[in-house]
Amino acid sequence: MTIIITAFEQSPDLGQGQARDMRVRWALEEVGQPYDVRLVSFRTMKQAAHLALQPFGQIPTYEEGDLALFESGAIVLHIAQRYPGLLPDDGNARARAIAWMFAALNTVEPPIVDLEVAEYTEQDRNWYAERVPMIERHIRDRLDQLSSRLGDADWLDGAFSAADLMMVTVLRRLEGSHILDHYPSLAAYMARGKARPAYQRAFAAQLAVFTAGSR
Ligand code: GTB
Repeated sequence: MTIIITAFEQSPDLGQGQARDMRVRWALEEVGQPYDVRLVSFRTMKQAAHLALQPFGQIPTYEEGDLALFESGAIVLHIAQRYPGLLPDDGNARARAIAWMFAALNTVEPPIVDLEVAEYTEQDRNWYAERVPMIERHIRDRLDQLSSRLGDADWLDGAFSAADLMMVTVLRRLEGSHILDHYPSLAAYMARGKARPAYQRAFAAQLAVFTAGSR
């Protein structure tokens, strides 16, 4: 059954792996499942056919036979549960890995997104100069806690899992900011994730969308 995902036809980062289809591509590469990509424009994403797949008019989506899914976290979890390679076999370890996926999405990512939103949409507001340090403090609090838990370990809880895949993609959103400079262990953790062959294949595939003549 061919897996089809959706991704941006045009992306502000020109395929540098920041759009959330990257998580799905990476997960599929880790479990060795081939997939097709349907590229969508911003206009197409708001039309009925896409809204039937993704009620908020966004990417990524995932189709596999008669299953259609949205939300990158739910998609990665589905892939990890359906195919071996991204979750531990032991039930408790599996539950902990899933908890870390939620932590990446619900605890670590929100202040990082707040910072992006402020930078994109609030620079001309009179509260901007006060708001940014507040958000950065919130991000640092989370990174302090995360780096303290990671310690000297390579991955969050034993072997590499979907938890690390999700956390690395979240931390990548801080690339280009100065914040990660203060967290060498998290920068090294992110680099370990990015060095994985499956990550590299996923990154190359997303980048290829924006490379002239590739598709
Ligand atoms: N919670 C949803 C999920 O995890 O799947 C959020 C999906 C989402 O935010 N999708 C974005 C989207 O479709 C793309 S990833 N936006 C279009 C819209 O809302 O109209 C966010 C993103 C896009 C591009 C960059 N970039 O270029 O740097 C970074 C992040």
